[in-house]
Amino acid sequence: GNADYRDSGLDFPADFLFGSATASYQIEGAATEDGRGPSIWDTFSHTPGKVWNGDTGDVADDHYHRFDEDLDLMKSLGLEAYRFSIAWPRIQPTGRGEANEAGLAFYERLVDGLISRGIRPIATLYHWDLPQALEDEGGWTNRATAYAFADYARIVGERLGDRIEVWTTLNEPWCSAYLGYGSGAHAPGIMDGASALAAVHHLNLAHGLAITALQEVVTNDPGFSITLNLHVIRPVGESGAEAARRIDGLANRVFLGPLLHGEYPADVIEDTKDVTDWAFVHEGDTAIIKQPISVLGVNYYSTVTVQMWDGVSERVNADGHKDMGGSPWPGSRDVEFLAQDGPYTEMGWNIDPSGLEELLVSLHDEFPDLPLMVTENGAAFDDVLTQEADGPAVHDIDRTDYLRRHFTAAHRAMQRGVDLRGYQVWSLLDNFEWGYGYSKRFGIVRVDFDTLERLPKDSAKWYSELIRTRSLPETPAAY
Ligand code: GBH
Repeated sequence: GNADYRDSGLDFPADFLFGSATASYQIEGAATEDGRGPSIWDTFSHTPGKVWNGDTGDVADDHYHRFDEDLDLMKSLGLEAYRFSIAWPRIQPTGRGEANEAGLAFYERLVDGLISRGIRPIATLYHWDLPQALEDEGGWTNRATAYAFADYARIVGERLGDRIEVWTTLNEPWCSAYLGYGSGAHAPGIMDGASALAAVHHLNLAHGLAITALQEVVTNDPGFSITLNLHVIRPVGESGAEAARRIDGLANRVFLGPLLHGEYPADVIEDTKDVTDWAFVHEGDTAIIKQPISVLGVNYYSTVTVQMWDGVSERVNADGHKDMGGSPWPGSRDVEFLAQDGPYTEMGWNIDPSGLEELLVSLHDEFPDLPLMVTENGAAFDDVLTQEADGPAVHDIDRTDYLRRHFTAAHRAMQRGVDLRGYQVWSLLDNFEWGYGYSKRFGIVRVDFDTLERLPKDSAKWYSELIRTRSLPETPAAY
């Protein structure tokens, strides 16, 4: 289902927000400056063997010092929105107590720089950089972290709550919980199913408490949201439906349930009863979690394909993450993740824009009154820097093609009735790609990690044209 997602000439509505996204630890650098405390990603990336090549976010794109230049770049590309995240340890170095003025001032300069250039700020409060001091007390397995998060949200809301367009509480709590505490592939690197599920709940709780805190302090009329990386699941064979139910429960419904329906799915609690008794869910918690949100953020990259292990045959890629030590799917050792049809990006993720159309349409069917925003979509490819007569260039036709196919898919979803408000391309800049360090490039703008120079790739020029004309431009065929 790929060849048919190559349309050009499709129009997007005048109020559709075209933008691009980044995250604090992935771009800022300046890890010890102006009072910033250490986060779990500083600890993790400085632990030998955790990140490719020993890479860290110490310098990253040095955006902390170059944000003005980056704002000019956004403006020159014509971005209408910019989705960034705020580093909690810049605001509260130990995750609690007094606000660090220098940290607040940095984000204030960034936001004012956006607004003065006519770019709408979409602020995420948590994109994985938990203050290390809170991790030392159990991190997301500790209920108190959810309450600390609400205090942090209030501090930021008090300062910036008159000028943010959309507030997002958490980015991809699936990753924070299951990769952070289950598989151990992300910070803090814990491998324990019960901890992962406790983290799921405390992240959900943190979201609800933070929305409540923000609503009390903001003075404009912003949107409130959370961003999820919902899984599009393709079942295979007779056992596929059961496997899909299990993975849908752990990946999707364990978040959507409490957030939007006000309860945890009973089948997920049953599926995981050998892992945890769910005693971390207290009376009244689901009511705290189910706060009204005005838009749901959707991050989409690829799909997964599953079946159940029959108990006899040799196991195929159980857990889908053999290389990681722990499992990101608590209680699901009997679910097998199958290889998927290509093409693939440099991450090894399959390219399937129909998954995005499907995901948006199914969310709209389940929650017809909830507007959606694509808060991340993009691709890592092996970029080649070439020297042309008029200077260096990156002809990243594969990334451009990926983006065009996915914008086409989003457009189709809109034609099918989905209320899609905007699209934030991941990512503005090549950056620190978590466990892969600087080995994977997602940017529409190249960053030279020695000189830190920025160079818009062809995909950035293509995207500028889309934003300028609000109509999908032609792209030469890549495959
Ligand atoms: C996002 O995470 C992050 O928000 C962002 O910071 C990051 O840089 C970006 O994407 C690129 O990675 O292993 O077959 O189950 C995305 C994380 C991507 C995790 C897809 C799960 C499923 C592939 N997700 N992945 S599979």
